[in-house]
Amino acid sequence: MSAPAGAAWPDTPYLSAILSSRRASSAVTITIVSTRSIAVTGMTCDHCASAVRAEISKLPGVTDVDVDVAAGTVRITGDPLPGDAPLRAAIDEAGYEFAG
Ligand SMILES: [Cu+2]
Repeated sequence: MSAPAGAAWPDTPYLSAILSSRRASSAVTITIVSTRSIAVTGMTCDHCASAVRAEISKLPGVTDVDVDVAAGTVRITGDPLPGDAPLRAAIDEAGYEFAG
């Protein structure tokens, strides 16, 4: 639905019924899955990638971890996404360094 900015909706019972039924159903649960990319230094091979992936995967909410060893980046998908502190701890546990 689109209307020019500032235009008033026609005041009809029919439209009011539609609008109020939309409002009534607005309690639908919407899951927002977010992704963030971080830099990790010290990774040189698939072994490193596996170690980092394993540790980050343990964090609450994390659903996917994608490690790019060559680029030194890790893309994390989660709901909610872990913050810097738990990520730093997980990466440190794996033996590498969280670099932002
Ligand atoms: Cu390695």
